[in-house]
Amino acid sequence: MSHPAPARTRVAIIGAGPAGLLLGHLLHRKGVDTVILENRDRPYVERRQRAGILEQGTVDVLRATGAAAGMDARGLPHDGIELRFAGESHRIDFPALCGRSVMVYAQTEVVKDLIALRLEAGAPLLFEAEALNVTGIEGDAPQVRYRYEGEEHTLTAEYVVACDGFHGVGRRAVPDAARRTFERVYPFSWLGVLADVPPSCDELIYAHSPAGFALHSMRSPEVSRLYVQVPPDADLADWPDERIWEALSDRFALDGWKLGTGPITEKSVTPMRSFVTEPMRHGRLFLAGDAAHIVPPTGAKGLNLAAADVTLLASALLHRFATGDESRLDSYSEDALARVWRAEHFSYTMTSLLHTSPEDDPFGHRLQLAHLRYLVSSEAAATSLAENYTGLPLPGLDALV
Ligand code: RFL
Ligand code: PHB
Repeated sequence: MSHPAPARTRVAIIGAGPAGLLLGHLLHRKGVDTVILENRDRPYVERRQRAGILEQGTVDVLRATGAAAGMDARGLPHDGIELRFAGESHRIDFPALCGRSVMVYAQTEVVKDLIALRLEAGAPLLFEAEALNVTGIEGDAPQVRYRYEGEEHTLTAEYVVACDGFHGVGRRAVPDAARRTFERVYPFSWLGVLADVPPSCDELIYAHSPAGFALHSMRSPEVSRLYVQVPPDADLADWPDERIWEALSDRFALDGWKLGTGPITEKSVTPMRSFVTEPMRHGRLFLAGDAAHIVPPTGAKGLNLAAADVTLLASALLHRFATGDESRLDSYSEDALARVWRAEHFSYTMTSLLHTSPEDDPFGHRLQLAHLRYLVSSEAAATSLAENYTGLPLPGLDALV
């Protein structure tokens, strides 16, 4: 459906990934006018294969705000994960350790559900609308310049939220002198596949092996999602299906266990990066989700951090609109960054724990095994893993219900 190009709104949102769509949803249902600009078309956004694990807090916000019908019908509640290393298998039991659990429900499904809700509600969501730049963020009428249906337009708002991912334009509107970035790039990538084969496990398997990391996840009782660690510059052309299955079987090897194989329907390589930009606000521009931070996917935190950012921001914006008080907008960056850095640390730790690195020496390998043994033999260590994996409660949720 084509929309007239809007010129004014209260909150301009750039990007229709999980961050932008959820923010739009939370504000729209509380009567706040928003416009979402998305530079890709709808089928592209709905098919982009990414994350698959929702933390308890993300599940809670979708449920509490009427966006959980798909998740509750098709999501798979999971109460634990398996750590596999040195030919052994160990379960981490989340509810027993920390009283929380997670949901396997693909990011693509969350995105489809939120798009459907927004379009049903008749709220503006423009596909193939590319934000070109953001200006005036130090004043009280910031503007987004955007291209839509071959013409350039200006959207003037009270606030602009950049939910436009790592490569977006929002972050660039913050003057260089006003921001700092922190970054780490890892010497490996993940090759991810979707395969039409029932999962060979009931819960996710995180496997550490001398040949590298592998992860067995799933999308449904019929579809498996698998990842294998590859060199950073890996070319898909060098990874025919047989080589992928061989690498996976080798890395998951466990006596009495067999990996089921089936037709691979999608393949991609994802580089691994940690990245944080500070602060997450400049004047009337706010950054949320991957626009502000990236984690390597090992801790399954990317999508969940995006949801946490916008939950916090939506409640701060609603408070400002209801009372005129800006204090919660003023503390948004600091509040969000506290959670972001916790997740950065967890994702970094899980990544370092499970991958083999070209820089590794035998000492490093022994340290990994010692850490893995500690996680599976100490209740305190396992509780820390469970608490981080299932996520901290979401701040600000009460105000949004
Ligand atoms: P998104 O999902 O990247 O959405 C940003 C949206 O902004 C649009 N956009 C623009 N729109 C208008 N004008 C512009 N100038 C624009 N520039 C960009 C984009 O088209 C897009 O629709 O960010 P968001 O909403 O912050 O959500 C974050 C999550 O998507 C992300 O953290 C996770 O998916 C990270 N991630 C993974 N996380 C996991 O936990 N497990 C995974 O397996 C996993 N796989 C992945 C991933 C991220 C990837 N990226 C970003 C390259 C695989 C990939 C390939
Ligand atoms: C996924 O299902 O895509 C997935 C699950 C757990 C992760 C990363 C990705 O840590």
